[in-house]
Amino acid sequence: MNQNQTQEQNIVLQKQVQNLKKSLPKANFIGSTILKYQGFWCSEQQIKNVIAFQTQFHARDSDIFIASIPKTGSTWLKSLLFSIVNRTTKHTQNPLLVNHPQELVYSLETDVYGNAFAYPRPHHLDELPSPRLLSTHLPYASLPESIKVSNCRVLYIARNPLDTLVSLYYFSIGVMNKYFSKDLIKRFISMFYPIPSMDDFFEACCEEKIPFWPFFDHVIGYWKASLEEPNKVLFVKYEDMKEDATYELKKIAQFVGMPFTTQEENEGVIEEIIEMCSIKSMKQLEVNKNGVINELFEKKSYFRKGEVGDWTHHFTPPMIEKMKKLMDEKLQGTGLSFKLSP
Ligand code: PAP
Repeated sequence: MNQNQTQEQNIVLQKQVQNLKKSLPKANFIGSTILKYQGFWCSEQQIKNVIAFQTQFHARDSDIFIASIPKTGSTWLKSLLFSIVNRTTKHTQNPLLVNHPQELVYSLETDVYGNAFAYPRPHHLDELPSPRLLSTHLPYASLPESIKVSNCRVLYIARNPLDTLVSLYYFSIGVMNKYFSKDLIKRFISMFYPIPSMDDFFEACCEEKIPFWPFFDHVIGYWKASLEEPNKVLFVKYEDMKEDATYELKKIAQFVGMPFTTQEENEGVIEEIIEMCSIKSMKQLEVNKNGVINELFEKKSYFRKGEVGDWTHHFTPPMIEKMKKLMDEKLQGTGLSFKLSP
């Protein structure tokens, strides 16, 4: 498609989105409007990207996608997957030493079909070599048809909702602080949208009015897909990766068709990857300390504590009880469960 056709396509899309926005349910998430589209909440700014992704993207059989709800460990999985897939490629320097993991595995709705980029993105996805490593926060039901019908693979990472919530809280207030401190107008806006407390945030979460939530619909959608099509969708849990990264890494390598050989195992290749991608190593890298992703998100904000059970420091007993009750209700009969402590 040439540039004129792309522009025309964008104008048509813009009109469609403007009309659609009028009819969608709206809510507020920390000062910005979110819309309920196809059963999930989506930021007003991102809806055009989501629709462009759904209607313009064509999956290749060799594609590997990382899917997740925000703040469940996709940055970690991106670094691990990139390392698995590229472990035999000859590089003068490991790309993870000079790129943030988010720059090595493009987010489809944010980077590829988004408008703001802080780093070079592929002009055409077709230019990326196979296997293309891509990511998305879309629920399974809303993925483009070509992902569902092709032989591509989807790695889903899930995390317990309490730690996910805490992680999202710190990430979101980090963005708000950065955004509001920019100039006077933004300070004025902050009068109307004060930084939420953890309690306010928790309530918003119980109502599930958060981008890409409802949480349990998202998780269960991929969980069911992984049971129905285990060769296509692999369901990985953050807590399991923390507990036994070697086991999970082998499983992932097998799933993407690049299992570790006995020689690699004996040479310590798995341990090397785990060490390189650990939160401690990632935090120490200069490339992950400074700069922003998509002109807004600080690179260092993707690496906070990286623990299981941080929620115990943030919620009151009634809040914990409420969330546990919700978890029991929503997960009942699915066969899915989450570990809440290490
Ligand atoms: P995203 O949805 O914006 O891509 P994502 O990477 O999924 O964010 O989640 C960030 C969480 O993963 C952070 O959790 P925390 O706030 O509870 O600490 C982040 O610290 C954690 N994380 C990032 N890299 C790693 C890693 N190498 N090991 C373990 N956890 C990690």
